[in-house]
Amino acid sequence: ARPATARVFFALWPPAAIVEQLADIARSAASQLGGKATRPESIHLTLAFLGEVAESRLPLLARTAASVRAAPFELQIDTLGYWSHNHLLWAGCSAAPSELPGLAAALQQQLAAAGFVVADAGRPFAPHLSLLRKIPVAHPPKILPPIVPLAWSCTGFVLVRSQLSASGPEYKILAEFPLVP
Ligand code: 3AM
Repeated sequence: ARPATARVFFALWPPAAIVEQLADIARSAASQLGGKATRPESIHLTLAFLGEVAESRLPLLARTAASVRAAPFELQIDTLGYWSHNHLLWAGCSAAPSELPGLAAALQQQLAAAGFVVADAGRPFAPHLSLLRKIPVAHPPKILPPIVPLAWSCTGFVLVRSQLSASGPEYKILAEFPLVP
C-alpha cells in the first residue's frame, strides 16, 4: 500500500480583523469581475509550498520549522495585483520589509537541509494573498482600485494541510511557530 500523505504548505495567516477586510475586498471584486472569491477562512500568504509529504514525516517537518529563528515584523497590505497567467487578483505589499523574504528563505533553507523539497524553490518569492480566482478572461481588471492600507503584525507562521475537494481546498492549521524578537 502507498504511504498516507498530506498536502502541506507554510503560510502567514492573517488575524481576524485583517481577514474580514480582505474578504470584503474579495467579495466586492467578485461582484464586479466575476470569478471565485477566496473564502475568508482560506485567506493566507504562502511562504513555502511542499505538496505531498508522507504523514510519518510531519513531526520532522514541524521540528524543522520550529528551528527557524526569525523576528516578528509588520506588513502593510496596501496594494492589489492581477496576474493574467492564472486570472488571479491578490493583495500584497508595495514595499515588503526584508524580513518577509528573509523568513521565506530561512524556512526554505532549513526545509532543504532536512531533505524536504519545496515546490518552486528556484523561483523568486512573490508574496501575495489570493483574493479572487478564475476571473473570466473577458473581464480582466484594467485598473486596480487603491485599498486602505492594512497593518498586519506578523508574530508567527503556520503549517497547513490542504485537503482538496469538489468545493475547493479546505485548509487546516497543523502547527504554529512563533516569531521571536
Ligand atoms: O497562495 P496561493 O493561494 O496563491 O496555488 C496554491 C496556493 O497558492 C499554491 O500553494 C497555495 C496553497 O495551496 N500551490 C499549489 N500547488 C503548488 C505548487 N505545485 C503551489 N505553489 C507552488 N507549487
